[in-house]
Amino acid sequence: MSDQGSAPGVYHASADFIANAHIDADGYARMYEASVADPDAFWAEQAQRIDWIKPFTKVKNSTFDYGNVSIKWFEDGTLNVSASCIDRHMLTRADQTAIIWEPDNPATPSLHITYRQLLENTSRMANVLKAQGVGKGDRVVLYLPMIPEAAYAMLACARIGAIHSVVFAGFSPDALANRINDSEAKVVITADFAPRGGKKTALKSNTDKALFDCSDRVKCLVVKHTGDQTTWIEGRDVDVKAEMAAAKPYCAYVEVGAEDPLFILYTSGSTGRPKGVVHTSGGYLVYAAMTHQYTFDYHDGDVFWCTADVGWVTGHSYIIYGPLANGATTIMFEGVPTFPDAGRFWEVCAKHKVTQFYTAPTAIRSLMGMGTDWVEKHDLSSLKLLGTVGEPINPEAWNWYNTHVGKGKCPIVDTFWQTETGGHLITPLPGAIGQKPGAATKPFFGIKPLVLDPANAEVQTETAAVGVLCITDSWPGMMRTLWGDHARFEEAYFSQYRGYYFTGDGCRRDEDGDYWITGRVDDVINVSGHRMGTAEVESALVAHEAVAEAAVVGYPHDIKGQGIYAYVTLMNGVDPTDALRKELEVWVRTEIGPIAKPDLIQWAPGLPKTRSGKIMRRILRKIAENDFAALGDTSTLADPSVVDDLIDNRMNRG
Ligand code: 6R9
Repeated sequence: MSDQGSAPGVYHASADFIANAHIDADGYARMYEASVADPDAFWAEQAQRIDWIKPFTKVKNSTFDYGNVSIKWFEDGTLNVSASCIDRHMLTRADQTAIIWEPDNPATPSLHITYRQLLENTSRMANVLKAQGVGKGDRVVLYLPMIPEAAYAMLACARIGAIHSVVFAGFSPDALANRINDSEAKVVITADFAPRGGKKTALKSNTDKALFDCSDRVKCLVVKHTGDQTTWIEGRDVDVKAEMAAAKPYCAYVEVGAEDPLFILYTSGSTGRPKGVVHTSGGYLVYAAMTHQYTFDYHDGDVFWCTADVGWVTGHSYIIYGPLANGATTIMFEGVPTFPDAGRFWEVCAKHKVTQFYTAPTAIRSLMGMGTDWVEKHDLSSLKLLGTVGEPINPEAWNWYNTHVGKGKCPIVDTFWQTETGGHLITPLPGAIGQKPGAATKPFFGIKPLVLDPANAEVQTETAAVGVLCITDSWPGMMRTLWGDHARFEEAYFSQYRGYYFTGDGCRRDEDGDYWITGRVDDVINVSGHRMGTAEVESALVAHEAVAEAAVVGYPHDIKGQGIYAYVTLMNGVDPTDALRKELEVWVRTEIGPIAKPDLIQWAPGLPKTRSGKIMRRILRKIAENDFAALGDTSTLADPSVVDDLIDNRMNRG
């Protein structure tokens, strides 16, 4: 993008791009105004982008009043999400590629799956699930590599009205067991192994371990993907590919209510227990489809690539549901950016003539460090637009992305959103909104952001403001509840700032009304774009017999954005050795998964606590950041001397 706008530091799409874009600046202003002035009329029209079985007569019905929070959209309409993503394209694009599967190993051929094949395979998978007794409302846990069967399984659940819960394949057996149990799933679908970056994760064996802690009734459906040997429990384990081959190639879809759940996705909060975010069918699909079209300026014939994993919400909304509802060609990539070399992303872009490329800042930062040769080697002329998601992007990475990947001609959409929001909340719509490196800029249609002063909960009315980010009113794509715990849902999101949805993020609004997300203000940290509750890591650490107490904070990390910094107090008499430090790292990896491994462990003879026993994380964060001058008031601590000890030891950390 060239810096040619009204103000320095503002980047605009080219005249050509704007001429072909779905929306320009005036269009955005008009449409945004309409979306907030009359949400019922606006969303009734937008909802026509998907297929309804029984049309809705009610549009929005929601309240954010604490104690009474209820969110419903299109509540008396019925539909089937898989029919809207597949069947309705049969007349117009049955032979168009729906999914391009790009395997971990570039020597393995990629697959082009047409909408017709997607219908057949989703149907076969749906029939396999039905044969296992899975029906409407039942929960199915998916613990899979990035393979086509993951897409078939998600859509098959939607087809029969079952609720899927995808668990990222990097999570541990314990984390998997917790999710199977919390959702009371009937079935878990896994694979023998997950190849990634040339290594293989033993998913089946992880699932075996997880199922030790689950009901005997949970069936285990196994996709034999690599074909390597695994254990097999007769009567419990089912060979998915064999069953799919024998199943009928068509399965009628089930009519579900707009407010029937489509999926549960567990995400980290500020307490130890992950939250089962529930998304429903109608509103979610409308919002995923609409944001996919406008944010990425998606047009027929484009090849869209979101590099996320379907284990995260980004994979749900922008690999599967949004693109397929729009009849798009979407890429599903099994591998990692650096295998077999640091040019893999760009090789795949060239190979499949990708038009929109959507990734995380952490990936950009790690590739940036490996030089530009890897990018220059590949023909990136098909790219029209770039996107980022998951964390704030630093201007240096933005500039590198713009110059070396976008060649200065691709708008960059910095999309701010969350598992809870279902789709983009704040993002520069290309062609309509000027981009500023590091800013998510302006709200999507129907989103009314507010900046509140965290000290007194006052709404900041000046354009330029700093505070916490809340949203005034509901939109179709937002979550409806936490699985089995509506009280926790209200407590977590609607109790701090009454009447509003609280994102958990801090933000700054500049003089132009552009939003800059500054990061979480709660005890959630963002490691390589993945959400991690510090309490989750702490409870894993204290579960080790040598650990008496632990406090975990984030600290700035060049590649990951934030790293995991753990202060650990050992049991009396235990020696703080390097071997123990290693052991604790491995311990956390096994308890939660590799993404939770602490980057630094500091032995802490004592932790700074208030007289009421609350750990003062603010102080621990400052010490982790080496910012000793900004510790603030330590006089309220029960024992202020622990702080000096921690500062002394900070120098000796591992
Ligand atoms: C989609 C996704 C949500 C948290 C969110 C915020 C951070 C996401 C961002 C961003 C700055 C962006 N976040 N996108 N921060 N700029 N463009 O990432 O969902 O895993 O639930 O994480 O990620 O802190 O609150 P999720």
